[in-house]
Amino acid sequence: SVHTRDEVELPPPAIDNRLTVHPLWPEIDRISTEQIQAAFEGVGGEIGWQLFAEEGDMRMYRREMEVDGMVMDPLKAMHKVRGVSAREMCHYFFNPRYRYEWETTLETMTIVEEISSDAMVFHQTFKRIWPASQRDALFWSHVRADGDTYAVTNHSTTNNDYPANTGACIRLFVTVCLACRTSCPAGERPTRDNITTSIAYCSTVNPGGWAPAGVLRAVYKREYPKFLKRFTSYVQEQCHGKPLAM
Ligand code: 6CM
Repeated sequence: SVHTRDEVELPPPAIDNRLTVHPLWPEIDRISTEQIQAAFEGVGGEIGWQLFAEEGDMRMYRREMEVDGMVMDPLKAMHKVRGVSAREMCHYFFNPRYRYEWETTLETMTIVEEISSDAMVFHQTFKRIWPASQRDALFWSHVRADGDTYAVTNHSTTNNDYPANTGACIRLFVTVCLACRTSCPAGERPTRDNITTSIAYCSTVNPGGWAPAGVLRAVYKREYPKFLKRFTSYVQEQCHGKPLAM
């Protein structure tokens, strides 16, 4: 078969050595480990998590949290997607080449640093939401395999070449984790026709400055389900007819 996708670009099954010698490594390792461990933890029985969107296998929960009047609601989503692997999901989420194709809140994206095959630093600006100021973010992104899970963790950082709050944008702070696990019926060989990938997506955004709580919550309520549905169907379309990468 013809391989249209370069195999070496898929998330590596082990941590890239170039990452472990980078100054950000201790933070990247600690936060990724914490996020991945927490990702699949239940929301059902815990107090404070409210279900705000449900469609097919997708369930989205939030916990209302305000600090000095600013909305910092942690969000957690669970979903199940057929026909694509955890590794493929993470490949499309991590690799900047595809980002404009599924990320609808994005205005610009700049690669600030290519640390290794599994870690990068990005600067992004987002579409302005009236009546708030436009936001930007600077964050590292790391993809890894952890046991039976593939996951991408994004977390805000700083860089002297990209100072916060100097132009039109207010810098927001983000911690995001997309964790994925693939299963197939016992005793069967995994194929596009028999695999299911369980997804846990967690996001906490600190808007970094004043934004009206009602507007922000309305935007999140509309945009997060839109993002997860669009991203997962995008990956299914991209993988259709390509050899399965586990
Ligand atoms: O996780 C998502 N995307 C990743 C790749 O871009 C990355 C992005 C994180 C930034 C999340 C910021 C969300 C805020 C979007 C609206 C703009 C806020 C303006 C506030 C002022 C009123 O992890 C998917 C993110 C999906 C977001 C709906």
